Amino acid sequence: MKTIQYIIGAASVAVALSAAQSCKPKSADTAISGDAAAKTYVAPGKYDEFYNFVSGGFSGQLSVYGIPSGRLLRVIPVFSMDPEKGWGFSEETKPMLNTSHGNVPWDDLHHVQLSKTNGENDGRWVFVNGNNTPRLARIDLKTFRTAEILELPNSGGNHSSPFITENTEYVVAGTRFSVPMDEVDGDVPINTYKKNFRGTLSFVSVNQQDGNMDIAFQIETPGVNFDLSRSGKGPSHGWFFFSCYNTEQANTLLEVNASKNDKDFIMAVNWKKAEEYLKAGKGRKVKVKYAHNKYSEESHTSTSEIKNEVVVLSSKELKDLCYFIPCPKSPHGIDIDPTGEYMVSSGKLAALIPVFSFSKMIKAIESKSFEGDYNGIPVIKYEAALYGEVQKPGLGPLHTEFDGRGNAITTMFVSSEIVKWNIKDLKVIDRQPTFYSPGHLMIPGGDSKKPDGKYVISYNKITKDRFLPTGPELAQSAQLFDISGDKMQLILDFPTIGEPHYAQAIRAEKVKDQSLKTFKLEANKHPYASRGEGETKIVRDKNKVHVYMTAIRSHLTPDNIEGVKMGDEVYFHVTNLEQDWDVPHGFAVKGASNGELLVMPGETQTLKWVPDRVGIFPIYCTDFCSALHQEMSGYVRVSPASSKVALVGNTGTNLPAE
Ligand SMILES: [Cu+2]
Repeated sequence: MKTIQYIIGAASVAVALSAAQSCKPKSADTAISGDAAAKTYVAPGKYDEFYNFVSGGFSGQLSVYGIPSGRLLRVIPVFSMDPEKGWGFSEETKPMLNTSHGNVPWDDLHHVQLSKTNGENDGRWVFVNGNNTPRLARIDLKTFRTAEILELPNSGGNHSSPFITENTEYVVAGTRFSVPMDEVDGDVPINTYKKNFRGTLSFVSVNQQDGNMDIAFQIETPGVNFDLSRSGKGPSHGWFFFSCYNTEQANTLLEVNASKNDKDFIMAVNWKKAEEYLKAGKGRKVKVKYAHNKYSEESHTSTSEIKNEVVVLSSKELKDLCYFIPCPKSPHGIDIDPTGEYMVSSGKLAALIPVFSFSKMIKAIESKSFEGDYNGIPVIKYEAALYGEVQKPGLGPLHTEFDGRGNAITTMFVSSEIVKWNIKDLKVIDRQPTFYSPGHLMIPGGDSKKPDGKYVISYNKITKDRFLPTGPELAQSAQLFDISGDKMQLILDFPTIGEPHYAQAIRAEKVKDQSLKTFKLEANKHPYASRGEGETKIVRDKNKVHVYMTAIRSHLTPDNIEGVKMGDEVYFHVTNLEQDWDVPHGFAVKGASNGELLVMPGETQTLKWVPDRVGIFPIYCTDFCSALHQEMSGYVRVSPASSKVALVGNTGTNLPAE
């Protein structure tokens, strides 16, 4: 087979870029029709129809909004430290941020995927990716907390992730930046990219009972940049599709050097075939190092385990595993319609949207309709897999979701609009401006077999004049459109936290009734829990002082502590004895160099404190819990290292001295 290269002149790159630069924000004064308010009004005391899980991008967090109101319900720390909740500050949560590089308390959280059963959102978990230090996380929708974080070896930027198969069999993660494999000496000249750099696609299995993740296998690929991915569904279940750019294998000035080829690729991966190869022992064991962190809701504590091996399948050597479909031009999104037949690809520098046909792709593979190979992987002829092209959809197509009525809606980054088109005849039906530069868009269930096509939300990178100015830094935004009629109607803007990179939404009924209200105190297996005030105590282990403390409206036990000395490390293990919904207690000590604790009913959390001076240090509850919240306080006395003050703690008995 001949090896193909698609080359076009630098001129067309320049045209595409100048189009991007000449696009000025439109006027913010779009006519809003009178019924918009009624459509988004959720009366006080009423619930929203949907939970909307919105990524926080560079904030490392996930936000939860109610739709259609746009009300912020929750911010869930994932790859971040959150002083509001003590996440990353408490001893129990610190291991969640461990990696093979040590503690990495930040990441770039891009994509959100709700778990699925039979191709529909099922409300069990939300998966998110960390782009920078490659990681996957799983959030449990009973607690709305991060339950697991898994680092990905052989990877350099985890962008095409965490997309999942139709029964959540696998979460995938494709590397954005190809890098030398971890097992080899990575000390190579950067300009030996073509020789030494590789891509990987990680297939992470999900335990259907507890959701626990594990790297089932990785596929080693040619060194290209993987951008996004989606699994097949229905007839295409068993396949996964990844968009790739930089098929030029450039290692510098990518904006020019990775934009030369007229077409890049969609990579189609037959993961059922991969499972066969894995079973047949065709995988290669590769030495790696990665962290796997889990949070237990029984012990209220996380653990971090370093693992040392993954199994890697070769896309070059194992036949029928991977195929390339040419796709114009630097494809960004790849999205599969609800029937599983149509694959919509959006080349961000292309002036059209190609729609591929899964059944045609299979026929092309069977009849070997290839135009050559790329680094040993067959390249299917473009026309052989193509269903058709959407002509003149707008400028800079990025992402597509589906309304479940035979239509697709695509964001146009450069021309700042969302465009609705029909999947069968590929004709544009409607276009509406967005403010400004939309990245992803989201229809609830819009990537699933059963979209809930009532709303679409555009997540915008630039806000400019949409809200009251707040200095140089402006909130990014989401814009809600009603798509139940023929014309898409803008009905609400709401600001977001960090970059609203991608989002998913699910009907509230699928989540709300399973929401946990309290942790059962009697089931608390934390090694330092106090299940009642009678179990509180203070234990010295050399210079470590463990304070077994309880919190209940409206006192801490103990609230007077003496006998702490300079050089001590004090661990306040605070158990919240409440068993009522929505009665957290907080805990803080003056001079602590970390954060506060926020302890849910029935839970135990630990604050580590190393006193830096002799004296009296107030402690108090940080969460306004009752009318006597201000009384929920106490003191710790710190004495010199040589002091003979006895170690004691009590509440209500240390009465005033005469
Ligand atoms: Cu309190």
